Amino acid sequence: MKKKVTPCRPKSSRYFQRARKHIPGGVNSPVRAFQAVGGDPVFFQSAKGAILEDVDGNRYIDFCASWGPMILGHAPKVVRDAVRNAAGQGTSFGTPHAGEVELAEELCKAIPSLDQVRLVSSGTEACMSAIRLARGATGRDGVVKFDGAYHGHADGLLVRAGSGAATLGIPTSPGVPRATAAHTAVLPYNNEDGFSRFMKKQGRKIACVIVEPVAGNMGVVPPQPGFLQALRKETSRYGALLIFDEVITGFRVARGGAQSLFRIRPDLTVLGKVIGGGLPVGAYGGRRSIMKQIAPEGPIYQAGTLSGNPLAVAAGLAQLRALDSETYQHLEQRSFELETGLHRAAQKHGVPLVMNRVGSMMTPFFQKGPVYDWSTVAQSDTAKYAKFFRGMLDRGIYLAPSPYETLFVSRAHTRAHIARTLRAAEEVFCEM
Ligand code: KE4
Repeated sequence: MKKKVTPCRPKSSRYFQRARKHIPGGVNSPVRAFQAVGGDPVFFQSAKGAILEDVDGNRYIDFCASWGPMILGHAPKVVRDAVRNAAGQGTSFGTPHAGEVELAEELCKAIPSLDQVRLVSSGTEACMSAIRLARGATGRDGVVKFDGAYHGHADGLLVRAGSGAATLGIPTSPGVPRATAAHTAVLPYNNEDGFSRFMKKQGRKIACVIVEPVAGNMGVVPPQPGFLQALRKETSRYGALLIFDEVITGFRVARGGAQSLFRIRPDLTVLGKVIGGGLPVGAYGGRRSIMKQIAPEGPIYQAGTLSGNPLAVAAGLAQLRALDSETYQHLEQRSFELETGLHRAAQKHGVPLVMNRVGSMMTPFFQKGPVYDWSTVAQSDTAKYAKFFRGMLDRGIYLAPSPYETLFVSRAHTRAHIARTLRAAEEVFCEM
């Protein structure tokens, strides 16, 4: 067995000390802080293809992929060239420009339910705006989300299931008014009967049901057969809008997103991550009869200084135009190798492991399984995940620093990268 040499990261530690002086928790987004896996976060200085390089010069095969956007791998030439060219023309106009028209056309061509889209600067902004649109279009206030799902940090979505049968939401964060949270019901994912019973009682008060068609924020949890169909049927029955939050799954699980994979047509779709090519882009859209109600055409207000930013749009367009069928075949092959290899290695060393995967997004759950909703996710051994994360990190493999996130395979991952990752996993499982 190869002796494990823990990379030293003195510069990274010094940066973390400095960061904590002027940035809350030393990070600009909580999950980056390594609180779920222990130790200090690693500071990085560059990324190319499947490789991240930290400020101490240590290199890692990356499966966090900036939480999803880097489907081609890091800094692909097509995106670098597009951003460089766009920057030569200016960095922001605050006016309509050609690139945003082209990106809107690209999104509407690829995503089956889109007649029109509005570009914004993050997934949070897109989800928040889609919910406001649903409320304005239906004249209702109620929102349904699912336990374990994440749709960004807008007030009405930082909510967990209320106690008992009420299911009305209570805030998960200080600063969210109870009155706001009370409009949000939180139901169990993959529970068709529970959803139908709720809609029978409350459906006429519900403006929208927002769902990750493949959950990625409690770890990967695929929809069970019939679940998405039940959401579509019941929302149509009671006049609520169905919102597919495809911030992760859009262009990831298929070029047409999860809605093309599962052949469900939502009323509204939210996009992000991949469509920005690593720069800040979110989008929400749907059929024209709904979208025409957004200002300035309609009365429902939503705006943004940097919406449709030319650099971000150029990066997104370059990335989307490179997502051809050969790319999705490559993603499927490497992802299958990683999923089955991790499962085989864990079994060989008697480590209980469930691998949930859809396309090039997957999560290892350290338990016997099956894992099909938040309550079963919560039975996972998170201490084992933390040990797995740190063992892989020390062997030059960078995973998501949380058991409730997703590993992503990119176009830049080769068979050799996967083989090297599996060798590292074998060593870590052997120590468990
Ligand atoms: P952003 O505001 O972070 O761009 O998007 C929010 C969002 C909305 N919907 C889904 C399905 C999402 O996954 C996200 C953001 N995802 C997290 C991690 N899974 C972003 C990482 C972070 O918070 O730092």
